[in-house]
Amino acid sequence: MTPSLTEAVTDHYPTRNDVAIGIEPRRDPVVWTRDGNGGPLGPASVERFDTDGFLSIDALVDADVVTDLRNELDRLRADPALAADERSICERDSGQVRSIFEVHRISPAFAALVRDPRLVGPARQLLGSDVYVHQSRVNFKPGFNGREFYWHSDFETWHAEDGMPTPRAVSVSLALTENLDSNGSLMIMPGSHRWFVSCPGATPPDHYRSSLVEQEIGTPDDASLTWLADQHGIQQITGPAGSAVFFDSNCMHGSSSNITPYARSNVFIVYNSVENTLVEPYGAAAPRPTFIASRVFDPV
Ligand code: 6CS
Ligand code: FE
Repeated sequence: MTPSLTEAVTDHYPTRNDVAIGIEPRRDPVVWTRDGNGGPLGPASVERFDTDGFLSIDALVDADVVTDLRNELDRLRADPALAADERSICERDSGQVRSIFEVHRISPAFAALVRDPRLVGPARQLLGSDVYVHQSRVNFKPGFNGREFYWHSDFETWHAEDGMPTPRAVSVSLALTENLDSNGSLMIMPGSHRWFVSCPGATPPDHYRSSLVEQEIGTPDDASLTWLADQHGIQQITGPAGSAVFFDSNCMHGSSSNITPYARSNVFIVYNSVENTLVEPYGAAAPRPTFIASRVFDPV
């Protein structure tokens, strides 16, 4: 039945804009193929991703690939034209580069990486469809003063600000330096992807200009985070350069600041299902720029 024009379409993931703050069960599957679909992940890995919302891989790419990507990272960070580009996000106090977005469109090495079957294969398998790149970025988190990412679900932001309809997206974070338990590595609440946590506040205009430096809107309240952490615990994801974690778009995650001398740099690629392409934002007046949320939906 087609809804009539007067019938409001229900948003199953309401957030911001004064909605009642709450924690609701997720409405959609996590793994969209049950038979494995000929993908690279074995049944135990798929099961683990379904249960925990993430899957760590000790060595996703080889040392020579890591070396090439590290060199590329240094080249990007030293490029003055790129530093002046809106794709570069700098830390508020130190001015150091925090993130560079859309690296798969500005660098051949990262363009090749998003097509690498070791990255895109599991994403296709888990999402049960072709995928396109919703977002790519490198995060630097330099030694001594690399700053944190507060607790959030990426899907909450992508739904509210980018118009992503459902959490049918998978991210892969590939470590380009060693991720220690001390240098600001990723923390995930295993199983938190099964809940949708609405967030207080409304999205201000051009929110991305501040949120990518330090996010305040789109972060859950303390009571919600306490409940989730009590239910699910917190797991720290560590591993050598070349290790990776695939994680569901709705995992509750964050990372602490880095005051060690050891940089924690990673590349982060978001694959979205071609059956889940963006519409109008659900919780913001205007969509974010396409360097943060692509509106070209061509399959990888
Ligand atoms: O705003 C975003 O789209 C993103 N922000 C964070 C903190 N994590 C994922 C994503 O890159
Ligand atoms: Fe995130």
